[in-house]
Amino acid sequence: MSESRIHNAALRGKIMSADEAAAFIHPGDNVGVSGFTGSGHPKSVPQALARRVTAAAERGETFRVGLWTGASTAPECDGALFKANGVSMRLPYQSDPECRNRINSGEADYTDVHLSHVAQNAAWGHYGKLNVALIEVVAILEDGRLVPSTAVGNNPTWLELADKVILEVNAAQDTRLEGMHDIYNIALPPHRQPIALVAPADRIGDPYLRVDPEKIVAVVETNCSDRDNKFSAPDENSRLIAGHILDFLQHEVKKGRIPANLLPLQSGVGNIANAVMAGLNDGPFDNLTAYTEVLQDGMLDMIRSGKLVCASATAVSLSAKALADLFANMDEYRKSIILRPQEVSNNPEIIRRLGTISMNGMLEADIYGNVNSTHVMGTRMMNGLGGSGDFARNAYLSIFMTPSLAKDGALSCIVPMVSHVDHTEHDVQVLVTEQGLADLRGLSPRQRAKVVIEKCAHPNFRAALTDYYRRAEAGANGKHTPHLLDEALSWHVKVLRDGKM
Ligand code: 0RQ
Repeated sequence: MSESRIHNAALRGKIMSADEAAAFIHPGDNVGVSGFTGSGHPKSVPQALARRVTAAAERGETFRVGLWTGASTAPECDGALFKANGVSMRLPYQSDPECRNRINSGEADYTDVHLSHVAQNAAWGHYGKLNVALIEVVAILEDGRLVPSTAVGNNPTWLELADKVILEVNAAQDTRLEGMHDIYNIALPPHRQPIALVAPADRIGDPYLRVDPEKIVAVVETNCSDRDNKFSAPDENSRLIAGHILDFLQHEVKKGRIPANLLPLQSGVGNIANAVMAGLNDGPFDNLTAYTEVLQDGMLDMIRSGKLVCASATAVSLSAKALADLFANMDEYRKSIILRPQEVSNNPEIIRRLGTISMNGMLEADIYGNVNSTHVMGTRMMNGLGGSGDFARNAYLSIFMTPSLAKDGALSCIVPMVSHVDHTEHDVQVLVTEQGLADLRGLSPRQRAKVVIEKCAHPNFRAALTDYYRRAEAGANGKHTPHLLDEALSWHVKVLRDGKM
């Protein structure tokens, strides 16, 4: 494929094997890789690097790198490197089981960062020096510009900051991705300017990534698909959650607060978020737009049906079937999809300006509306907060959703006090479970507690929550946010002891 995808002759001269390219990465290096929610990640060099890590371990040597990404990657990247125990520090969002295990066993450090903050933090040097950028691209043009792949993420920043650049040119990605991207660089303060993006469909940059060709040390050819992000068909709970959200949005339209085609949608990761999109696809709203970070199967269905006229994101995160559909109908989809750097897709200035309707998953919420998206029982990392905080703080509507029960009914997802806070009560406007929807806007903590228990808690736990609240209201030192501090986390303590709340 060299001639057809690598049009720059000098860079064709740098084509080598993944093993040869991985030799440019040294112990202690920080490596910035492409990839966001299982798409656009490097497929081959990380596995070669993992082999070097394993070989070093067999010689009794330690070989570990810092691994910076856009968001989660896949078994060929996070999976291989964490399995070999080759990562000392990982950031930001992740979801690979090997990675999660090393983080939770304390073998790897992990820093969970708002996705819109990563590029600027890296540029300010908060994570140390970036030694190598390892970026998947679709093609290299004659003049050296790069056609981005299925995820943009932090690629412009990694290419800018790294001393050395390794490119993976993936023949499995459709060349007609060219033109879908909008790469715009945000300068650091004090040089930062207003971002002139006033509608999700606006293009403000150009479709290509740029890099100093002198920094490119290796070009590796690959031919491997993105991760197959399987979504289960919406179950009864997801359908009920979607139904509550649809009713609520209709109510908002009727009140005249939002237009009939709503405001730009942001939808988080996972099955429930995907199911809500399926609900919207069957719902009464037309001419919808999305300003989101990942485009899952549900949104692709909405583009195909004509319900969604434009989707701006930083990556696609699709099942193999949906990815095949995207590639088969690329010329059509390209009219409606724009992929941007995550610093732009998740930018607070733009999210506030557009007034997104943001719908994200959570692990648990407390009766006052604080949300835990990341820590199981307060200490074990799940995936990270990803972009949920970028959107929750700045959206017109910040909605968090979960089934009311987890682990076959052993856990209530509505608790007296969350065991970790990702989104404070101030950033959470609406909570939804299959039981109902709690609109918390304008309510005091005591008013919120009543609505959350009544609308969102499962009947199995409603009485116990009401009992806690009443005793707290009667006995707490302060009446503004009544808590019994020696009891507030007792539900979690009980889980650690008995396996259930
Ligand atoms: O565990 O897989 O072991 O069974 O959590 O739960 O119900 O499958 O829900 O796929 O929607 O994910 C918060 C993780 C929800 C996700 C989270 C257990 C449950 C299961 C997953 P098992 P479900 P979902 C945009 C925005 C943060 C990032 C974000 C997430 C597993 O939405 O990562 O929003 N959000 N980014 O059993 C203990 C509870 C639990 C619980 C569920 N209360 N206690 N475990 N589980 N509730 C995208 C990006 O930023 C990239």
